[in-house]
Amino acid sequence: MTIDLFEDSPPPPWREQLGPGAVVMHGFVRDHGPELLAAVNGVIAQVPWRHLTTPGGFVMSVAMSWCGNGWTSDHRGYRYSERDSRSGQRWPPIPDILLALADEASRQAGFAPFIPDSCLINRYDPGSKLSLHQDKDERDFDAPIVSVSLGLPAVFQFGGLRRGDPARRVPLAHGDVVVWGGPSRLCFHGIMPVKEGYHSLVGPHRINITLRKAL
Ligand code: MD3
Ligand code: FE
Repeated sequence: MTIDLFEDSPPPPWREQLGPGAVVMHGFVRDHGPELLAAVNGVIAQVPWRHLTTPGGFVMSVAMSWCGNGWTSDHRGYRYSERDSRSGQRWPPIPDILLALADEASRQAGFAPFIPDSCLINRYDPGSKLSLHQDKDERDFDAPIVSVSLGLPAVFQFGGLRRGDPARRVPLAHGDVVVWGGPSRLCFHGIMPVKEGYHSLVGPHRINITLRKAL
């Protein structure tokens, strides 16, 4: 007999339904860290990490970059746009590996084929967090959002359609992919402060990639 140290959960990849339309695919891309990181680094070279200011005037602890349609700020605030309003240049294209991942994850989670037009990349250093919010700046809420976690683990908060609804805490690890669609698309969600640590591939960070249909 062998002692199974991990008998609480099956070997990855395994799927966990969090609610209607929300599927965690544990370990879905855990063997693709190096290629995914290379894709992220290619984007970062063109759109360096930046800390945005929230509409309420707070500098975010999460650093961001993007490709495809990205964030642009002007006197009206932030919105999705295909170009950098400062330079007039298009944001870089979404790397093929991320387009392929988004489509594969969407289909395997039971959604339609998915061609995202926007990819936001978040970097969490230890202590960084993302307060409870809804993603409602996208034009089409029928499309799902596919999210990929790399590097340090984090605790995801998954609430309901109202800010005060109780939130479930879901651990997310390197290689996990989550697909959010249908009724869960507008649920409140956030990330608890990331704990100090070091990931052999990613270093002292958590990186989250979200693939979206924004425009
Ligand atoms: C649930 N990012 O960029 S990804 C965001 O880990 C964001 O960096 C988090 O929330 C992160 O807006 C969470 C998972 C996620 C993304 C979008 C969602 C969960 C979602 C939209 C609706 C419901
Ligand atoms: Fe969000």
